[in-house]
Amino acid sequence: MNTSAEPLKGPMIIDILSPQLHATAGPSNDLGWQNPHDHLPLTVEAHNTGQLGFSTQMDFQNFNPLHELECPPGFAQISTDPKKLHFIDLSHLHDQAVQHEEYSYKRQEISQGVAAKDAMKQDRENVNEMVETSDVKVLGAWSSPFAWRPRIALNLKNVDYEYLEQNYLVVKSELLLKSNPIHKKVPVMIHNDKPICESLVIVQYIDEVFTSGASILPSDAYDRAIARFWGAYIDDKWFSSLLATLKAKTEEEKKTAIEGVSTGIELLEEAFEKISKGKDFFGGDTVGYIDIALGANLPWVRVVEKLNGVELLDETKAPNLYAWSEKFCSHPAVKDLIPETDKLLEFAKTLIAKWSAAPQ
Ligand SMILES: N[C@@H](CCC(=O)N[C@@H](CS)C(=O)NCC(=O)O)C(=O)O
Repeated sequence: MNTSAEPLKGPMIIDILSPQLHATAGPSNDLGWQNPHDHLPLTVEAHNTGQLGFSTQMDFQNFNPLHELECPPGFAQISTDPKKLHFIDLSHLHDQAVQHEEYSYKRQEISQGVAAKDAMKQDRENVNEMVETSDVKVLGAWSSPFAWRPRIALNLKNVDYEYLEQNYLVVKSELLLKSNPIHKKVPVMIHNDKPICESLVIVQYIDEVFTSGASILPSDAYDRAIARFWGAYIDDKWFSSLLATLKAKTEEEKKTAIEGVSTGIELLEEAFEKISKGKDFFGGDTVGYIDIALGANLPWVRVVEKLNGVELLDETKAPNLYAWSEKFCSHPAVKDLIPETDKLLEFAKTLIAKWSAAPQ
């Protein structure tokens, strides 16, 4: 074992399961070190702490917290970084303890490290429990922009779910009526037998409960408030205009509705410039809350454009939003959920016929 103050040099193999930390010559990887345990990480960096004896620090690329990583006997883990394991040789530390005033500091560091390790272990157990007991169902409809939202969010979080298509125009299923007795609408997400209603409420729930994948809402409270503001604007104001283009009884009503959609797109173009800060999405590098709220409506924007022979999301008038829409629709979490525009167009015609036949 090398105990000199100099960093260890040259290739070595570290056997972290042995009571002693063996350093033997062997072939090297890029960093010059190897770990022989193939269930454990590939990149191992060893160095000498000098004053307190030998310690080894391993940088775990692709570290998976679900893997059971135990401290080798006789060693304590002193790193709190989940991507790094830092073991220190306790026996060596004790030998040198009396000689080093840093001892109590190091001892404290070790106990913090041990506590951090216990916390990591508990986290792993919690994650395991959640993975095992997570039963997720989504009640949706292929044509519903609202129902695409939770599905996009679940895809972003890599959560498996059972999708239950609801033909709500023909009949509302017992499960839908029981799960959303207030609105009787899709989507509903049922998580471990507990229903959650309202698409954007579901998206927020998914973001809070499933910590896999990037956050959907921003981490900053003000940015979160801004994201929720635009989510509410999209649903309460802008979507009402989009829907009004389909429900309009006169050309005048239709014109006003189309103007409402266009004005909204201008506002959203400005908002995109500010919020995305030059990145691809409202959420920055990843699809976020406003992306989901607005993006789920894009297929219906295309339908309204076709029905009325207009360009609402115009590349010249809203270049940033236009480029965003292309990226959003081809995103892996989204692209398989978006129906063909022509199929949706036929469905829209059925809806328009149904609405115009309804008594005033
Ligand atoms: N604000 C709701 C709107 C949901 C909604 O309007 N869903 C429609 C399908 S797009 C529905 O289920 N309609 C059934 C009905 O109106 O009876 C949400 O965001 O989830």
